[in-house]
Amino acid sequence: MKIGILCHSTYGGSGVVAAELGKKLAQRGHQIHFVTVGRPFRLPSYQPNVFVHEVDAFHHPLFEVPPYFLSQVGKTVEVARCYGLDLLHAHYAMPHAIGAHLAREILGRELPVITTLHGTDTSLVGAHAGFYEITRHGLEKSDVVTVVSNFLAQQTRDTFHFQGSLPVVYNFVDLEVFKPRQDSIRSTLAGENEALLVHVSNFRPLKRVLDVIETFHLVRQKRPARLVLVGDGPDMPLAQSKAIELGLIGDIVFLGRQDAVAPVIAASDVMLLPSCCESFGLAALEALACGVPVVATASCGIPEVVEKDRVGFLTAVGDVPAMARYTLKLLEDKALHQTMSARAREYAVTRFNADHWVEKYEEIYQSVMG
Ligand code: GMT
Repeated sequence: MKIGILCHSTYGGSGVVAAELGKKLAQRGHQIHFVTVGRPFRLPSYQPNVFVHEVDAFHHPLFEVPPYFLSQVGKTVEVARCYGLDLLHAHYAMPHAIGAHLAREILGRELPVITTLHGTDTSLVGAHAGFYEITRHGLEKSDVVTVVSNFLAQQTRDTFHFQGSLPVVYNFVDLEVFKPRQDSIRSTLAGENEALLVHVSNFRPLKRVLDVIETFHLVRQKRPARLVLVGDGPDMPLAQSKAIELGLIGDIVFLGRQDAVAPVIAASDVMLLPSCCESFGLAALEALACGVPVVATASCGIPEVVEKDRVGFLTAVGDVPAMARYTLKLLEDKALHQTMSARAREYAVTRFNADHWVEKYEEIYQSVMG
């Protein structure tokens, strides 16, 4: 099949999933055309069957901001015509679902549109008063809307009163990249007797990065440890001042945005994910695939990814003492850590097996193509 993928190229789970899906589909012989504002950051420079069509900004003195949305629709039309695309797969409803639909209208031919919801596209952006009707219309006009968790299916029904079916297609990771520690970079991040905690996010308030710092503070009072923070975003200054206030700045490595997060995660002992809501929690899955147990909140879709008490521990949102307790439990009980680590990898390999979920997308593509 010739598949057009519309996605965001900025650092974020939806773009990562779209890129991973595109790579896997290309390996299975499909021709994949990404139509994005920038090159998706998880796409290698060259892979057979993968094409990247970057949307150009059109600057004009009358435009305060270049109308990227229209340029992306225009580019989608151009690519669909030029390559004879069979279908469009929009990742993240805003603005890709409505953009794909508009491109199809302009083309004036049957071109199935599949929309995959990732969470914030409907809970935050799409639910915003100014975008609600556009998002709802985009969903209604899609041939199939998929979601990344059962939680998100329910939330979409509640928010948009969506009547159609919402197949759950779980996210997956590249298990060859996210795998247990190999040539470890651990010694560059922590000393021999220090435990290493990791947190990966875009530092938005929803990620509760201060809970990460406070959990680390409690752990640090009991045993030598270091914390590595991967990513950047609005709460970075808060995180840094909290670290200074608690006298932890020397024990925390602020790595900023990184393209290759796998070696850092794999070098760590425990991942902390205290988000107040995650429709899925891709970072948690990346940790599990690396055999790193996760201490997270039991919120939204996270319990579908982190099997409680088997591959990690779940706490209430904001329960920092419980997060610290569970982290210490994992750090102090080596046998427990080893068991959970092995189970985590196994769980990622079986429940979030890429081939299985890519086949599920293929079935959906085939169903809309009749
Ligand atoms: O979490 C973010 O801020 C980024 C966002 C995105 O769209 O890139 O992540 C969402 O999609 C990911 C991939 O499906 C999920 O793993 C994240 O849980 C989800 N974020 C939220 O629900 C807050």
